[in-house]
Amino acid sequence: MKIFIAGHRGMVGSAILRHLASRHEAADLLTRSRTELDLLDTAAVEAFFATQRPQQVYLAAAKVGGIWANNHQPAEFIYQNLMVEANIIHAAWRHGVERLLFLGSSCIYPRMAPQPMLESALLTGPLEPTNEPYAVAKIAGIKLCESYNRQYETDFRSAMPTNLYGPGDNFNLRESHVIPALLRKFHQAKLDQAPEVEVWGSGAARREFLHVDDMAAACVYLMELPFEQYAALTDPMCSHVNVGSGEDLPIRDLAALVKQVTGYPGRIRFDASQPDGPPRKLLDVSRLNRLGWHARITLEAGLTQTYQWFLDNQHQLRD
Ligand code: GFB
Repeated sequence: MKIFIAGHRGMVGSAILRHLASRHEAADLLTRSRTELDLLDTAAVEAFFATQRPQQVYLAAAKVGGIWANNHQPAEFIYQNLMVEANIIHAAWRHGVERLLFLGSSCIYPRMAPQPMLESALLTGPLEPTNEPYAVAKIAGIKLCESYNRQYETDFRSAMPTNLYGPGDNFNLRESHVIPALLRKFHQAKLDQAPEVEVWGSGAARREFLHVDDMAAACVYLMELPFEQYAALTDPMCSHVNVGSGEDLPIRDLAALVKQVTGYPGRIRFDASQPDGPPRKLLDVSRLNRLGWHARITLEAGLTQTYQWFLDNQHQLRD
């Protein structure tokens, strides 16, 4: 069983690789770095699938980033994510991949979708402006999988995670998501004995978080689900499955948790000139829970583990 993990160096791809390595021979796990295989290059992807012919594909390669990166690099977010998913999904069909799992994001849902957000809320309203290009690309990925399934009878599945965090995350203060950004800001403020730490937005926006090892477990679980069970869980025109912890909290409470985990003694200041993004993005995870899958890593335990990973790896992090 040859399994290709596209994006194996990213936070999610590396977690999936770790999870699979405990269940498969190393020889069955196929990976390519960006220099070995440019996923934006249609001919290179086609040649790779023609020669390697994997049976399964985890499509975890993407151009990702936090609210600032999405807001400032819209062309990169929409172009790169569309090209990577179109190249891989088309080549997977042409070369007989048995199963593919496409990874999207909770930002595919309308900005003001009723909370918690059901899979059926997709395309029922305007998207969040700060990450609309990324969301449109990820929605296209779901529709690519659904369209190939309907026309060519492929088995291409889609998982939509909530905000993820954990080892291997991007800790760059501008491009990253909130958890790595705050861990790094509070840590640096402690070292510098700074009197306060700046947190973006009002602090009132609510977010749900899932540790990337829980996400990896859910991805493998969804990939290995028998076809009939996955088909019974979804429907042909709404084939994606939400993956989340089922709990959200205001950013101000997250900041207080990070302050506690990092041991920073100073004050927190909210910079309301920075955008909040959507007021809330809580996923309805009953499709997945109905199957018996639940997140296991609590936010406090996950933050502590991720902070330790940051401390152990901070000198070699890409900035
Ligand atoms: O994590 P984040 O950038 O992603 O922001 P989104 C979450 C919340 O944390 C926002 C606040 O309300 C931010 O204003 N925040 C506070 C910070 N301080 C900081 C900080 O120092 N850095 C960052 N980054 N945020 C992303 C989408 O939206 O969610 C992506 O833009 C993707 O496309 C990702 O979907 C999962 O949840 O706002």
